[in-house]
Parts: sequence; structure tokens; C-alpha cells
Amino acid sequence: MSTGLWQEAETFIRQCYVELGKSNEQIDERLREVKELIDRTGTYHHTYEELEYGAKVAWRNSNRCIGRLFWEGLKVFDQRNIEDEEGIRNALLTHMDYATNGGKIRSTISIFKPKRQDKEIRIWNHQLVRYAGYEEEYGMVGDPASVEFTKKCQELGWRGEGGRFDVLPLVIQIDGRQPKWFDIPKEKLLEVSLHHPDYEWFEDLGLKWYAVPFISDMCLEIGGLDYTAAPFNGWYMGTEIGARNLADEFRYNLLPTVAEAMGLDTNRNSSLWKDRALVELNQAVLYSYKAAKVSIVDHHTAAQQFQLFQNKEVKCGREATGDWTWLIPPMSPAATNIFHQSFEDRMDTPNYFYQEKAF
Ligand code: HEM
Ligand code: NRG
Repeated sequence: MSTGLWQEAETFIRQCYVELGKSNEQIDERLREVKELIDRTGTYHHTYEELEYGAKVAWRNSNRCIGRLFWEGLKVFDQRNIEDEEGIRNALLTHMDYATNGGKIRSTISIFKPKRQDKEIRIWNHQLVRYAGYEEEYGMVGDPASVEFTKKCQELGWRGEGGRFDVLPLVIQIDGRQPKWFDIPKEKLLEVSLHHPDYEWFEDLGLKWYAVPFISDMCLEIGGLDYTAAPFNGWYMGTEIGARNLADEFRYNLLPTVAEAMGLDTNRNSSLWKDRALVELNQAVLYSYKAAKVSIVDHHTAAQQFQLFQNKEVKCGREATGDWTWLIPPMSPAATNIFHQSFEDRMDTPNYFYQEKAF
């Protein structure tokens, strides 16, 4: 067990210290220290510098992420000293405030204690901010992707208002104990109401989305340590909202609504009503976030930024790894250069991993 840990720790420390420009003496000294700690206690501790570098490189190694040009700018909050649920709640709200920044979103991660033996901190939410989903007799209300988690929240005693856009509570669990839930105060939340530059009727659809995607259920692995609670955020690419969350048939399923409001013939596939509704829905997303001064990137610009990231990696003697099936945007993929390339989908560490569901 701890020989495996030692090997991963050694590989990480070497890579980290070489990239940070440290001397061989510094590397050897740190390796001796880590080895001694692992032999004596079965685990070790990252310095802030190692933690920060590990979180950034984990982003750089995230094959499915088109936003990696900005990996060096990640802000890293070290919250490893926090012991209780209330402390974690406060740290998450601090993270939300700092990252949201009134709309000028800052890429941020908060890192809590790593897993020790079978003890771990888990945030049950998939994202810190997400809308509830309710299955009613007459049909679905809200986000179908949240139905299971919404039920869990209700079992814990939370009550939603039953609307289409009810923000779910934060659910925090420490070391397998009974999880605690906390409502997110209104003033910590930034949302954007959707309207369209040309279609006045669009705002009558009553649509909105939250400003910041905070992924909170992935495990950050650095040097053999598992940070099971390490929520991170960047900003949205418009298509995530306009071509998936609001458009997928198994999510908000809004293409028929938009197409009918546009007066399109939804009875013939060949009228391309889905495609035309998609364009207008995505235009509304980009236009509304821009008007509200909330950071967002369109998929063409994101693809260009990804090309810059690839170029930069080559200059540093590396080659960007990637998962083509995720990197191509869900609208007009062949109109971006990513579509016409191929990538090695090798999972380097540090990285962000899926982990077993907490509930
Ligand atoms: C995935 C964009 C920041 C790590 C993605 C996806 C997009 C994206 C479009 C695909 C999502 C999907 O199809 O559901 C961006 C943009 C960012 C950003 C525009 C702006 C700065 C970050 C940051 C991190 C990160 C800060 C971590 C530190 C990831 C990971 C995935 C991902 C791990 C894969 C998620 C999964 O497998 O479910 N990103 N990202 N991204 N991104 Fe980024
Ligand atoms: N598609 C998801 C979010 C996945 C991550 N996307 C980002 N990450 N942009 C959705 O909610 O639509 N990020 O860290 O910025």
C-alpha cells in the first residue's frame, strides 16, 4: 500500500520540482522527507506550493476540457485545516464569492483534507449551484438531471418550492457521518435571465441560468493523495447551457418551445427547425451573459483558445492530450479546428477523476 503511495509521491515531487525549476539538492531533500513520513505514518502532506502546482497541472491534464489555456491562472484556496461541516459551508460560500466576483469570473479551486484510510470529506452536490428536478404526476418540473439528488435533499429535510429553477442546498458529509445541508444565501448567487437581441418574445419564456459552473463531485489526485472534496470552477462556454442544459430532450427540452415561438414548421425534420432554434437559443445565452457582464465564451473563441493552449504545450516540450469526443463543441463542431485533429487520450496525473457517488 504505502510502496504504491511512495512511488506516486516520488514521481509527482520530481515532476513538480523540475517544472518549478528547483535544484537537485532541493529535490533530494524533499524526497527524503516524504519517504521518512510515509514510512513512519503511512501518508504525507503537500506543501502549499505542491498543492497549487498539482491542482493546476491536474487542469492541464483534463483531456475533456477545452478551457485549458488558462491553467496557470487557477486560484488555489488551501482549506485542509477545516474540520467541521459549518467550516466547509463557509469556505464554499467564500469560494463562490471570490470566483463569481460580480460576474468577472475567476477560475478557482478550494481543496479540503485528502482521504485518510476510510475517512473522507464528500460534497454530495454535482455542482455547488444547480436546479432541483421534481417528478410530478403530470410531468417533470425543473432539471431532470437533478431528480435523484433532489430526492436525497428532501429525505434530509430540505423543501423546495417546486419551481423550474429552485437552487438546491449544499450537502456536506464528513467521514461517513449523517450529512448536513445548508441553503445558499440569495446574495451569494448570481443568475442571468435570458433574452434575445432580436426576438422580444424570448424573455417571456422566463428562462435563466446560473453564472458559474462549480464542479464539486470529482476527486483531485496529486502524488498518490486523493482530495475527494476539491470543488473547482471556470466560466461557461455558451453551448453547455444553450445546446445541452436547455436543449437536450432529457434536460429542459426547450427546442420545440423556441421553434414554435419562431413560427417554424416542427412537423418536418427538413425544415431544420431544431438547428434554427438551437442557434437562436445559443445566441440568447451569449447575448444575455454579455449584457449582464458575466464571463462566458462562445465555442469558436474557445476552440481558438484551445489551439493556443496546444501551441504553448508544444513550446514547453509537451503535447496536449485530449478526448476528442468531449472537446468538440455540441454545435457546428466541424466549423472549429478541433474537429479536424486527433488527440492521445492518455490520463496523466495529477488529474480530476470521477469517484464513486457519495449517495
Ligand atoms: C470539462 C470548458 C475551466 C476542468 C469542460 C467542458 C467544457 C469546459 C466546455 C466540457 C463539459 C461538458 O461537455 O459537460 C471550460 C471553460 C473554462 C474551464 C470555458 C474556463 C476557464 C476549468 C477549470 C477546471 C476544469 C478551472 C479545473 C481546475 C475540467 C474537467 C472537465 C472539464 C475535469 C471534465 C468534466 C467531466 O468529465 O465531467 N470544461 N473549462 N475546467 N473541465 Fe473545463
Ligand atoms: N457542462 C456542465 C459543466 C461542466 C464543466 N464546464 C465548465 N467547467 N465550464 C454544465 O453545467 O453545463 N468549468 O470549470 O468552467
